[in-house]
Amino acid sequence: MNMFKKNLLVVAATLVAGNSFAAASDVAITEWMYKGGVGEFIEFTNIGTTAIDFTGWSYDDDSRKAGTFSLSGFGIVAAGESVIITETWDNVFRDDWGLDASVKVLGNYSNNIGNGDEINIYDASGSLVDRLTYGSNPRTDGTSGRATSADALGANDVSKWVFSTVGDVEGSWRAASGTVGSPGQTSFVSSVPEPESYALMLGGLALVGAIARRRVAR
Ligand SMILES: [Ca+2]
Ligand SMILES: [Ca+2]
Ligand SMILES: [Ca+2]
Repeated sequence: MNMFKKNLLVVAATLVAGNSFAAASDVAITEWMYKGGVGEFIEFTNIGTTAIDFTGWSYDDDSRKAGTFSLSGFGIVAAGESVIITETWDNVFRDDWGLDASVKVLGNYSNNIGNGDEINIYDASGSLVDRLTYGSNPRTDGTSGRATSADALGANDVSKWVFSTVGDVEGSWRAASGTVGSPGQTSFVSSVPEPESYALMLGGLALVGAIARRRVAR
């Protein structure tokens, strides 16, 4: 079997099984606001090129305990997709920022992050995927913090983070409550899959279709 066919089988098997097929390190913290108009928020982004299943994943602050707040509700997070957790209700957050229904928001967590705290994300095995330890600079009160470059992602170096401003490279805007940020989107990923990804996806889907047809025929 050549490599291409083998890849197609892997993709098809993954689609059928519904498993993730990307490394955990493909998820990064891409934005945070410790205090906002309707509540703090943290944005995580799948910066890899394949979908990731968040079932069993979790978040915690500086208590560093995997399993504290479940991220399973995000389900399958597509390549390039940014997802949000917030301490307020998801609908309140959505209304304030004017978010499209397609942006995934998990609300109502109780482990509030403070001015000088830590953000930790863990995968289903409880392994740390990304961490951002921050102090009072930038003081993300009403204005979110964003990474200055792709190198800043996963680096746990807050000196590489700056305040968001309306119309910045992230496309930040002002929420109804007056706070500024870009929840649900980031400049660090391309929303358009590479041509080879399309080929793999289409090939995988065709294979799944063929398998399904064969099952029906039986
Ligand atoms: Ca807070
Ligand atoms: Ca805290
Ligand atoms: Ca963002």
